[in-house]
Amino acid sequence: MRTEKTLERVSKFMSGLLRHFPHKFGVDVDRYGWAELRDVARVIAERYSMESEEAEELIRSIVRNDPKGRYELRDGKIRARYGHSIDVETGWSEGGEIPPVLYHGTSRKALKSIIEKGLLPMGRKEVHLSESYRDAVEVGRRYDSSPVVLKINAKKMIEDGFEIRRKGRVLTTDYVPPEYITVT
Ligand code: HQG
Repeated sequence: MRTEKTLERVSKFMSGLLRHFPHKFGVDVDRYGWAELRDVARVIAERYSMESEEAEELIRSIVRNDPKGRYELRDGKIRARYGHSIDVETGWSEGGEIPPVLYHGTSRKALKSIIEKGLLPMGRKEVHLSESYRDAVEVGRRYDSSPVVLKINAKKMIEDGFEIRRKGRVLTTDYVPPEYITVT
């Protein structure tokens, strides 16, 4: 039987595969981040000792149930919606309203540099923002037990010509200059 633990482990591996190291496992990803579902299923089947069909079914259920909408499935292909470090064109957006205020959770250690330089993508292709304060706290907790939450003036950014993209529950942009950031 599949335990929660297995599901979580496969999902973690799959996000790493699609965002950071597809080539290490012989998976081709196109310029928009899409990989063939059957290629990903093959890798997962081998790694977790299951049949390809079972792996494919598992992947479909992970995609369907992912709380953050981390993955997208279309026409037999799969991609990570956000979080890439590999060179993909991240300009896609699902459209819809962008809330006037967004949040970014980070560590106390990073604060000084962020205030000086703004929010940079660092190791990834984009800067990731949250819709809710609570989500931002969760994001920041990955780096600091007592994270800092920054408030981002998304409305002003858009007025000034910055693009903010919606990727499931996560919002992304290329760079947030310091003048749009306040510390909560
Ligand atoms: C920080 C997870 C110093 C930034 C999350 C962050 C998210 C700076 C770290 C998604 C800086 C990068 C992405 C500057 C930014 N000086 N530090 N100028 N600018 N930083 O992991 O946003 O669960 O690459 O604050 O939930 O933490 O994996 O980005 O602390 O949605 O789906 O540099 O990944 O989603 O860290 O996380 P990350 P992130 P999943």
